[in-house]
Amino acid sequence: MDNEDLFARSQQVIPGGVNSPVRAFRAVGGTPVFVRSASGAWLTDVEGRRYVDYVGSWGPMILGHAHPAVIEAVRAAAGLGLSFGAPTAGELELAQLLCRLVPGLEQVRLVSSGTEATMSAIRLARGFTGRNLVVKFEGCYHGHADALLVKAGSGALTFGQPSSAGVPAETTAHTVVLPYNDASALAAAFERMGDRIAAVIVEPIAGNVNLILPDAAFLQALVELTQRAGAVLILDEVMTGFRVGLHGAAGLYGITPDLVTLGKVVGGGMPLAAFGGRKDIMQCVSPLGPVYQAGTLSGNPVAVAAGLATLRLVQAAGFYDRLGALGARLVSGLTERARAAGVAFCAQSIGGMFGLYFAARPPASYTEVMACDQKAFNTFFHAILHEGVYFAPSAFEAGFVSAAHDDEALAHTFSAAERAFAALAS
Ligand code: KE4
Repeated sequence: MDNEDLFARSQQVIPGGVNSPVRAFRAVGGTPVFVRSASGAWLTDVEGRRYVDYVGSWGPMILGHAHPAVIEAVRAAAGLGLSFGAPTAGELELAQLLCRLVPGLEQVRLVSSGTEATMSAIRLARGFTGRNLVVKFEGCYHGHADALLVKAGSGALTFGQPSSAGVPAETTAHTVVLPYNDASALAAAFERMGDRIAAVIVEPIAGNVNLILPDAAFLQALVELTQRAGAVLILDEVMTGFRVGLHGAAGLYGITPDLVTLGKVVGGGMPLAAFGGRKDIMQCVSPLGPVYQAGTLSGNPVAVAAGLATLRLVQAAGFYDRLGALGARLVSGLTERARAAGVAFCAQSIGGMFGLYFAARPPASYTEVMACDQKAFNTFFHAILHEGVYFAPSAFEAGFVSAAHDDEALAHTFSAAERAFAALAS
C-alpha cells in the first residue's frame, strides 16, 4: 500500500490517522509519509522513497536511526525479558549516569514520556511548596497534561484558559501564562503573587514554537525570582537535554534548576523520560513522601538499555562539537541558497537543533515567530520533501541533526534546497 492508501485506511481506525497530531501534516497540508524503515540520516517510506531526516523522531535519534550499538543493546535486553515491574541494575546505572551529567540532578525518577515527566514534576513542586500556582510561557510546550494545556489569559497576568476541550477551567485556573523572554512580565507576576507560585516551568531554549533562544536577562530572572520567592524552577529539558550539549541547556547557560525534566535522547528512541532534581524535593515522592507518582513500565529494561547505549556514545570526545558544527553547516548552507534564490529566509542552530524562518531575522518572541511567513514555509516544506528532504511538517517546530548526517546527506539537502527555494522564488 502507498502513503495515500495507508493514510485513508488509518483515518478509519485512528483519529486523524496518526498517533500524535503533528504527524498528520495538518499544518502543511498533504498526505503524511508512512515510514517503512530508517537508517543513519535517512528515512525510507512505504513507497521506497528516501529522505534525509531532520525530524529524528522529534529529537531522540541524535546518533542517527538504527545505530548498531543501540540496536544490539535493545536486542540483548529484549532477550532477557521485556518488563518485570521490579527494580533492575540498569535503572540504577542510568540514574547514576543522569545524576552525574545533568546539572542539579541529585535524585531522579524514570517515567515513559515527557508528558509524564512534566506532569509529575509539577505535582511534586506543588506538594513540596504547598502552593498551587504554576507559571509557564506562551509557545512553550510541556506535553499534554491538563494543567499545561492552557493559553494566555486575556491580560498578561491573568490565569490561563484551557487550550483543549475536556480540560476544566478550574484546572488551568492555577496556571499563569506569560510571554517568553520577558523578564519584566515575570517580575510583575512574582511581585503580585510570588508567595502563591509553586513552580515556574520553562523550556530553557524554546523548541516548540520553532526555535527561540533565551535572553540572558530572562534566564537570570527565572533563577533569581524563583529563589527569592521559594518557588521551584523546573527546566523542561525533554528536548534540549543531551541535544544542545552533554549537560543540556542548563550546562550551556550555567543554570542549576531545582527540578529538571528529560526525555527524547535519554531513551534513544524508546519510551523513556525522567524527572529529578534537588534531593530535599525528590524525598517528597512516593514511597518516601506524600506526592504520589507511579508507572507500570517506568524504567523499562529495554528502554533503559537503549538510553544507556545512546548516552554512552554521546559522551565521546568532541561529539557535541561535531554535532554543533553540523547544525551550523546546515543552516549556513540553506541560508546561502535562499539568498541566491532571492528568498526572504534565515536560520539558526544551537548544538544539534535548529530553526528555519521565512523572515528577515530569527524571532526572539512568540509574536515574532507568528509573524514569519507560514505559507512560504509550507510551500518550501513540500517542495523539498518532493526532493527527498524531510523537515518537521510545521513552521512551529525545531529541527534536529544527528551524528549520522554526513557530507552525502548535506550535499543532497543543499541541492534539494536550491530547487525548493527556486520553486518558491518563481
Ligand atoms: P512527550 O510526552 O511527547 O514524550 O513529551 C512532551 C514534551 C515535553 N516537553 C518538551 C519540551 C517537548 O518538546 C515535548 C514533546 N515535543 C513534541 C515535539 N514538538 C513531541 C512531538 C509530538 O507531540 O508528537
